[in-house]
Amino acid sequence: EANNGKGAAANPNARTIEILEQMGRYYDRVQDHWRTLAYRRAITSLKRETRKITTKEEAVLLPFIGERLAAKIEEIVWTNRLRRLENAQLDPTDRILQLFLGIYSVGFAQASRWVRQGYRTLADLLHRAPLTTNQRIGIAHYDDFALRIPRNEVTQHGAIVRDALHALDPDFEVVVGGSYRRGALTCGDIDCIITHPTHSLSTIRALVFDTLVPQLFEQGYLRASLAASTSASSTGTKWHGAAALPTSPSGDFVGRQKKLEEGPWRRIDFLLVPQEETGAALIYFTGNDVFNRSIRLLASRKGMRLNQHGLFRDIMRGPGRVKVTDGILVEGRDERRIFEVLGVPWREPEERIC
Ligand code: DCP
Ligand code: MG
Ligand code: MN
Repeated sequence: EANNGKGAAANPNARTIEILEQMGRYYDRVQDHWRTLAYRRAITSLKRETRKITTKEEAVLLPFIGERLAAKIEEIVWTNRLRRLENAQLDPTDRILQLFLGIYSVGFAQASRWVRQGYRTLADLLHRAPLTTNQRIGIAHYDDFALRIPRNEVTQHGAIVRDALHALDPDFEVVVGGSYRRGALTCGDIDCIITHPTHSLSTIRALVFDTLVPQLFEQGYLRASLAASTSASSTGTKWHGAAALPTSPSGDFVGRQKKLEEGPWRRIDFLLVPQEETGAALIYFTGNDVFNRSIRLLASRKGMRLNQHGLFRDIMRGPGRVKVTDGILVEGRDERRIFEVLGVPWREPEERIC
């Protein structure tokens, strides 16, 4: 098949092609002829390209590349790997790997190490593997964390956090971001974006880490701390943990013994944001992740850089496009203004689903 006489190495999509070729070889081995052919055709299309294909949207415009393959191309470009391929390479332990990957805080490296070491079930891990506290919590609450949270419950969690913060200082602002802000009916976790009109980040950090979190633990609402920067660290802006709503006394017990039953443990994140970064943080923590990648790519095409702290211009880059300076802040505070500067029509959070 034609590739204009150029080797794959000369092609800007060389890495993508290399991984797609491995995936294609896997389908060949397992005699999935249809997919083997589909991969060959897609690779041929990519080899004809002279520019780097970085997004699903770009990829899907090429001949013989459908939605699913386009998504894989984007995954390779942005993560330098293809999870499906890594799973396939571990076949037939794929199912166990998937099980272990479902443990909160466990990534591919850890999950595949356990598979290689011969662990086959969550009980194996609990009884025989050396585990960190967080891994233990992730396994003990595996089923809880796999559940989606109904929207109205997320609203209640947001209110608990907001009320507790307002008791400390009525000017605190709490926005529940992530899928909730996008209007989802169920959410994977509760993303609380916490900001204050006048407090510096270090003041916000001290109040959240040293007062809010201990209080919410005391109150029985917070159950575990899973990833947190401490107030001592100067850069920490997040707290990840687990929380559970108390439920009302179960009817069965009324009149005999009043027992508070707790609902499932939920994953909750506190994201601390100084006022001047609110707009950029809202964009980042509202997502979704694919929308974030495309708006950041758009910013970079316009010579700017968008991250969770702000929209910047005139970033100095040295050899190999290595960033030398952060550039000049164009806008950080105002979410709408960031869209305006980028020349993108405003999109309501509900419309930021790619
Ligand atoms: N985010 C991102 N890239 C990542 C992870 C997160 O851009 N790799 C941003 C976009 C997400 C937001 O952070 O919308 C919150 O992350 P979550 O993992 O909580 O994802 P969502 O809230 O979107 O979905 P879920 O309902 O699964 O929590
Ligand atoms: Mg979320
Ligand atoms: Mn989250």
